[in-house]
Amino acid sequence: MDRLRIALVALGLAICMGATAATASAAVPGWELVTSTSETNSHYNKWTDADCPSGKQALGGGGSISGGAGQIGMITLGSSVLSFEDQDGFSGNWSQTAWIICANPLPGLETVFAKSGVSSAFSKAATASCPPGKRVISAGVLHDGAVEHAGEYVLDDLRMNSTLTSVTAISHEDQDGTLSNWAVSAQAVCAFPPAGLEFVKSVSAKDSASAKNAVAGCPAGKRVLGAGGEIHGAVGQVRFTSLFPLSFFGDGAFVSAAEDQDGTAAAWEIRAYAVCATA
Ligand SMILES: [Ca+2]
Ligand SMILES: [Ca+2]
Repeated sequence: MDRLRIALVALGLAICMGATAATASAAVPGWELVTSTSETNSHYNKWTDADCPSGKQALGGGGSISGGAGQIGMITLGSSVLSFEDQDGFSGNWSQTAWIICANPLPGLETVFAKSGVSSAFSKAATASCPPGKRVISAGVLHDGAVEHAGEYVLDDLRMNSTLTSVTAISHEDQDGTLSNWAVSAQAVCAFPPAGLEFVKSVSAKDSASAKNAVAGCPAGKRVLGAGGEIHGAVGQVRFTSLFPLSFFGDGAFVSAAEDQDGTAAAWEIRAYAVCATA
């Protein structure tokens, strides 16, 4: 093959690749990650949301806490974040950040809620399932209960199943329990499955280190749509400090957690879950 032909073949390949890139369409048009950070102070609770640009809808998201590790509990996650200090409070300053995925309205987008029973049982669970033909895009959770006891409800799991048909939320009372009546609700944000929809999981080491994290990374060329997390092995004595969709050196879900004020001798691990789709 002479030089000209090699050049033409190379040019043809470049044109072909260019055409492919130009005609490939993102599975979730208008995708963007919006963040909002609260004030930093020692108020006993904080609520933060992040507004999507006009014309876009929140698909969900997550939150992170800065300061007060293990003594601040996120009890609402999704399109907003609500956190409370633990039973005896936290004297230092802390802040939180809401991480929200916004996009053009997705076909079939709807949120399905499921609520546990309301009681003072130590542990509660709720599972919200998408209607047939739809899949989980992201997950959310909220709690019902008394404001003065909100710091005693400890989120343990906010996870989507591997087939992306449901979201399960599990919470426990803190280590000395509470007599208040409370409930946990799971939110499944559902839509007709975008191209390349995929569930990714990552698990931390299992030990008694007081804080740990896990990152579930989307494959190259995919965007994160939703994040989930699970604390395993430390019932009510470890709190999430981060659970949010990440887009930094690649997309994925970042999950971190810390032991409560007096720690736990239990060996525990955390699991990060990401929902990804073609970028
Ligand atoms: Ca405390
Ligand atoms: Ca403890």
